[in-house]
Amino acid sequence: MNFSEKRIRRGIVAREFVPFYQPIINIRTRQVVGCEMLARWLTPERGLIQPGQFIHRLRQPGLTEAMTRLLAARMQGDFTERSAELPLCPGFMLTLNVSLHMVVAPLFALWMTTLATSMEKRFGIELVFEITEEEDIRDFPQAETAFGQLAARGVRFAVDDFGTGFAGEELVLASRAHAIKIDRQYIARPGCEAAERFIARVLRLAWRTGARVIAEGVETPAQERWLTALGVEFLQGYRYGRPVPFDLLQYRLGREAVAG
Ligand code: G
Ligand code: MN
Repeated sequence: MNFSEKRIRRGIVAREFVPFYQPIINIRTRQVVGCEMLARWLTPERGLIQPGQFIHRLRQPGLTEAMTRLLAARMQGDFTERSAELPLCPGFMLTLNVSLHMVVAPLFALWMTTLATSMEKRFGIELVFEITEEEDIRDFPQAETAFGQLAARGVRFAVDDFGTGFAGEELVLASRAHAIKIDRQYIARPGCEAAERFIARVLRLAWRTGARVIAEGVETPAQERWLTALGVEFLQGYRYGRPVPFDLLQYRLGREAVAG
């Protein structure tokens, strides 16, 4: 399936993009302590489209920003409409994906600050911007200053897909990362020695920098047992829930609150 950039642009104008939410759990309590907002495209002609089929096609400057703003506006709408019936744990973490070039753009940074402040004030939500792995921080000399200012304003970041692309220690340090998300390729084979060494390294880096560690793509009980034994505290993946529309997230949180 191939969508032209022009078709994607029309999709943004027509507001065809919707946020889905995938739970993040704390393995000690098994409680949903946050979620990642993920883009889905609801096309009239082919139904629901996964981001793998459109995100990388957004080349025109400003298009990814426009999509992120549209998704975030919808996300705010979701929470506003249902905040009264939404049992969120204190410090509920809501993550969304951004690219490095967006973070260093002053207007976008201002938008991020406003959004984070508003989500925190209105719902007690800790917004976390996940920086994706495809851009090299060394290409952005202004990044250090930008992250410094954002940190001073309380804007939180996570490094996404850590261990792939340009998502490495340098980005963790520069972004004052609140969280490190281990790429699912390191989670895939429980017991694998190389993966274990890598995860131990991530945990040490997190310890040094005060970041929390989230494992992505957890699918099986064996992976869960292994990661728990290694000391990874936060887990995300199909084992705990697929990305779902807001209604289903709300239903799940409501049911868990009743069950205790
Ligand atoms: O790069 P990033 O981590 O943001 O990618 C998230 C994508 O991974 C989403 O599109 C989501 O649907 C998918 N995903 C989430 N959990 C799992 C999982 O447990 N296994 C696999 N294979 N994919 C997952
Ligand atoms: Mn992500």
